[in-house]
Amino acid sequence: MRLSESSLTRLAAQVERPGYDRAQQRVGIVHFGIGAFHRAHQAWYTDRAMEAGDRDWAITGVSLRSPTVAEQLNPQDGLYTVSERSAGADKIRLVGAVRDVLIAPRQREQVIAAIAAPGTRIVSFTVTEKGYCRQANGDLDPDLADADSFYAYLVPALRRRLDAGLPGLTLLSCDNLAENGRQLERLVRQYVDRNDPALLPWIEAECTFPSTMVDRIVPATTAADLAALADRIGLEDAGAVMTEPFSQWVIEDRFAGPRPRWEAVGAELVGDVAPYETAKLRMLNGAHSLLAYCGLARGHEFVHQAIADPELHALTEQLMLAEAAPTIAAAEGQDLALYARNLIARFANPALNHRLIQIAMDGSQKLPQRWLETLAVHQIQERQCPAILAGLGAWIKHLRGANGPVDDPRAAELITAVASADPGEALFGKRGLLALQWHPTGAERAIILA
Ligand code: CS2
Repeated sequence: MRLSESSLTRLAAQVERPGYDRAQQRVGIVHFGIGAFHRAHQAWYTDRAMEAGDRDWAITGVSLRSPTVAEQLNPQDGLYTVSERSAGADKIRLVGAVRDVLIAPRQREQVIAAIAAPGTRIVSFTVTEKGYCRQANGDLDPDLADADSFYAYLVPALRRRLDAGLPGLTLLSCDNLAENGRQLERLVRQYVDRNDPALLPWIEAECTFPSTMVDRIVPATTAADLAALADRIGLEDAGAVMTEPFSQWVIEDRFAGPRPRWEAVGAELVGDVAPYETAKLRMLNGAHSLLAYCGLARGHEFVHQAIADPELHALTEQLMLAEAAPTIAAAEGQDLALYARNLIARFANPALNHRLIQIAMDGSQKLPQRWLETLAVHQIQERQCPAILAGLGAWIKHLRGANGPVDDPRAAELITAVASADPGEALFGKRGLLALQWHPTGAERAIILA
């Protein structure tokens, strides 16, 4: 039997459940990109904030493309479980924060109406790096930012709020981009400038774009995970997510209006997110991409296998401690050596089965903030980064098809670039495919193309 409000009496007693009346909670958040990460992170924090006494922060999720999540969650009244996995016992929690899921291309009006509803105060995003529709220089790509992008729902809804005299919104990016709030703000403005310029002053006065650092490793759920879970909890949960016990959320405290008291359930509200975000992108995500491309090249399938490989373990420490950490201006009390040690322990979690190929996708969108910014800092000081160069070399092999078809929004251009006479120039040159301030020297090119 399927998990839902009406089948809850059959849910195994060991599952923790939301200690609040879901029916009393109105929607306060509209979230674009309701994938596994959001369900194990922001929705999980919001659920516990409502349990701690907050009201009216239920979430309407929006899928920009696929109907899958709507099909998973709507028949379950938005309910799903989060399993925290480690070598010890798993912990399972039922999350009640999601009210419903809309499929944007089929329910355009409902999406706009949800954002324009008076009770909505926050619109948040985990649309992945490519969902922001950026050109290589970071500006909005007007061809990509089409009727199916989040901009095409958000901006008409903001216009409706202005016309109705409603307050502005907090627009909260929860993606792995450097200065994600600043980037979102700039891109939304560029879209508005082209489509409804008279809205700009209202956005400036009424909306905010806090930056955030989000962190929780959430591998894609497999059919085997779902079958094992059903045996344990006594119900089928098509929307279940599997994650690690660790979770971190650092949020710039710059909200346009009310917000959940996420800090009551472990989030950190700070004045400046940058040191945390930079460390996370360059150390955690940078190491992840390194393990992905170099690990696949060495025949591994999962992150925990790659980090157990002594050669890759050493390369990962080199990247985190000798290459990334020296480029980060740490906040007071932020211990980057300890951070690196904890990351290695998280990567080694044998219960997660985090696939390297999942991390390897969308390299063109990920590598600028994960590796190229680090390289650029060292280049100014004429220092080498052997671990990142090894990673770039493995990425180029990946683009040449070493691990099967390339999953990247720019796959066609990347494949042409690596087949060209000068791949270094095509990828990283002044007019290269990637947004960067890093131009490899001859020696660096020789290493990555070796
Ligand atoms: C990973 C991230 O898939 C990837 O590229 O590096 O999803 C990573 O697991 C998360 O950012 C962890 O917070």
